[in-house]
Amino acid sequence: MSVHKIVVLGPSGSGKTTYLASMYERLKIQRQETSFFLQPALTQGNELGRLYQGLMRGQLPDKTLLGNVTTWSFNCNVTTAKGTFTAFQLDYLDYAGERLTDHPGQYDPHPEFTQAMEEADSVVGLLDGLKIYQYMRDPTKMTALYENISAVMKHIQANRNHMRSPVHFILTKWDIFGDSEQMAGNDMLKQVRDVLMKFDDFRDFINNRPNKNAPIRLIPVSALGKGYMALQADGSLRPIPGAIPKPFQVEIPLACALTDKMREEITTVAERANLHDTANKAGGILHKILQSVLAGLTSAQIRRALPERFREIDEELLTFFRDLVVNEAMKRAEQLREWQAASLQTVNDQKTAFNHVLENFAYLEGILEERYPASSLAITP
Ligand SMILES: Nc1nc2c(ncn2[C@@H]2O[C@H](COP(=O)(O)OP(=O)(O)OP(=O)(O)O)[C@@H](O)[C@H]2O)c(=O)[nH]1
Ligand SMILES: [Mg+2]
Repeated sequence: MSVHKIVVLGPSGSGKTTYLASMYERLKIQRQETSFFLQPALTQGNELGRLYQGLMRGQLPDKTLLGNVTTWSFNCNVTTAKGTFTAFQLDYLDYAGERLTDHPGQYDPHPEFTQAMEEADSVVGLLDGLKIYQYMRDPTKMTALYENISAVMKHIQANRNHMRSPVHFILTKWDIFGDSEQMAGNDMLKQVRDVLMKFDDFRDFINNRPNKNAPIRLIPVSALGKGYMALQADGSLRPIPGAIPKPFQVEIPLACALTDKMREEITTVAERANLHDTANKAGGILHKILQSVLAGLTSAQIRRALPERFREIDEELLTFFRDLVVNEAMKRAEQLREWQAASLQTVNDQKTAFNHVLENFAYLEGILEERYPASSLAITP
């Protein structure tokens, strides 16, 4: 079974542990929109359950201790009348955010942390919504946001491996933005994006990535939802007594991690087919060449060149992803939903479960793009 490893990079307080707890809570049951579920090992499941029960009582997670580096492993499962099948395994690393900011070198390098960074299939940078919000209201409050951005960017840059992998940014605490009832919309996300682009580290990374074909996304999420936290006069957040969390879009980063990895692998196939003479050309031209190479490859050729864990992808889905790379075909969420519902009927082993989950992820990605077009940071030339 294949394993997909995700590392979230976020300084202390940015929301890593809360996000993990609510992502699991949201995905522990198979539903219509997310027709798969996450199953952790028993002991880890109990611990996540405790964390979430704490949230139900207004208790936020403790600051993660420096020595605690934990890989949370989940089976991504699909249940049908025929049984339960595992599509792949998901590993999520949680650790103390202090590792990223406070005096690097002061702490012993942690073997599990270092190894996870090196092996990550997807890297996610966490941007603390509260810090962004405070800066937008009062531009003198720039330091905290600056530190958040530079800590995240430094660690992404430090590992060359990730320059090729899809990089996403999760905008946490999205519930703070907008009015008290509804999650803020695309216009607010545009404003946030403009704010982030003022920071050199962020802007230069977006504009100068070596792999211009890998999407970069800014995904607003709220682990707690509207009405759970109240912003205090001193700028801090406090839980509203009796409120329960209502996670928003916490499944989207996971979905995009896999769909964008798929896109990137397909692009790499085209690059390998045509690498030596084109690699040095400017991004826009390179992209055009890759598109035409891809358009000329049969799906069988692409499949053979994919890494093993993606080789099980079925014909229709592979063509779908190839077309996304070639002409950025419009995805219609409605169509993808039907496709995805139909594929549930076909699940009867690991391979069909993998394809079903990937289709479901494509549907979720489509929802994000419809709801928040501004979430795409790097527009391919
Ligand atoms: N409004 C709002 N606040 C949130 C949300 N998620 C986290 N928070 C706030 O952010 C605080 C820190 O969250 P944690 O999940 O502990 O942050 P962390 O990244 O794990 O921090 P370390 O363990 O120190 O690395 C929480 O206590 C909440 O106050 C959210 O979705 N909405
Ligand atoms: Mg934590």
